[in-house]
Amino acid sequence: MDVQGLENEAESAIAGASSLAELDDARVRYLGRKSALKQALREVRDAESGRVLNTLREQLEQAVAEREAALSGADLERRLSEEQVDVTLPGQAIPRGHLHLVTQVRRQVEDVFLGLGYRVVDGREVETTHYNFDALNLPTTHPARSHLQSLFLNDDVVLRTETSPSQIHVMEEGDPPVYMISIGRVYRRETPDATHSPVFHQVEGLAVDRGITMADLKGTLLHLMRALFGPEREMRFRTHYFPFTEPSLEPDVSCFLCSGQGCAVCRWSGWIELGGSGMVDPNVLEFVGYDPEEWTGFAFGIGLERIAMLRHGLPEIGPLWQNDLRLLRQF
Ligand code: FA5
Repeated sequence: MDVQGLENEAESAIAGASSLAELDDARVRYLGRKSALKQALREVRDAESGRVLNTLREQLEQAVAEREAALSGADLERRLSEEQVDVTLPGQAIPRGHLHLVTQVRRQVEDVFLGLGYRVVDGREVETTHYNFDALNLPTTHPARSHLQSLFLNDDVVLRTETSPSQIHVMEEGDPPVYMISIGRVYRRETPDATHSPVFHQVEGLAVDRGITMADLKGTLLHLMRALFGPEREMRFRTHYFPFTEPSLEPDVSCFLCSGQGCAVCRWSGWIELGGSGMVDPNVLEFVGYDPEEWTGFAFGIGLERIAMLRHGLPEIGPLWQNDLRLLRQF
């Protein structure tokens, strides 16, 4: 056996191994069970050859160990430099959602009335015709009772067309005085357009106490408008008709964009209509067993989408219901 040749070949293979895997290949090839060296060691017959071969084996084992130590160090160095983390780099921001614009308006309205000592009550989206129409003094001929205007589940059950039925539930469930608001979805069989949606939100307010007058209604709505649209807002009331209030009024707020000078948002009138309101009709008080001689009250109903659109100059109601993130992300 050419011991010198084997030694040269093995040492250069070990020294030339550039990775731990290559070094392992060389170790198997020159020191493994089937290697020429191990084969020769098994067949050795004299002491001298045994000594020479064992010396070579020890020498190669030593060379493998040294190369392994060097390669592991280099490997560690490489990994340390490749995998290093720059802790000074800014982190990757995880996108965060936020409340929908209508929810923001809802919470703001709730805050205003909680601050005035009102209760916030839940209403029912599915109502009987008794609560949605009869108890609100709607005559049998009123167009809202028609299947063309409202969404009926059967002859006696309807998706509420306004939040006003919640007034009746609250008054039936307890004695006056009452100070409450109720916010939720209402449904109308309506063709969608820029300012009308078949589903929208209303806030209903009701105050019943001794000696409540229209001045209380006006002052309360003025307070709400100023909280929503800024401290300079002025209000005016136009007479109107609602079956459950007498007298009935539609509150207008001075345009928040032009402050009454006239612009496209207020259609050059300087005023913007917000909802309906009035003094609770004595018939409605009697329906729920309140004595109209002793108690008076006011009520109002305002569209939340309307508030959001007016406050932010949105030309259309549709995107508020379409979850259009390009719009919603702006608020
Ligand atoms: C009512 O619904 C009455 N219940 C309000 C009321 C309550 C009067 C208590 C007196 C006492 P009206 O139908 O006008 O009134 O609706 C009130 C507001 O809801 C409107 O001014 C508008 O802001 C909003 N609104 C009405 N219809 C739609 C619609 N299709 N889409 C979006 N908002 C609407």
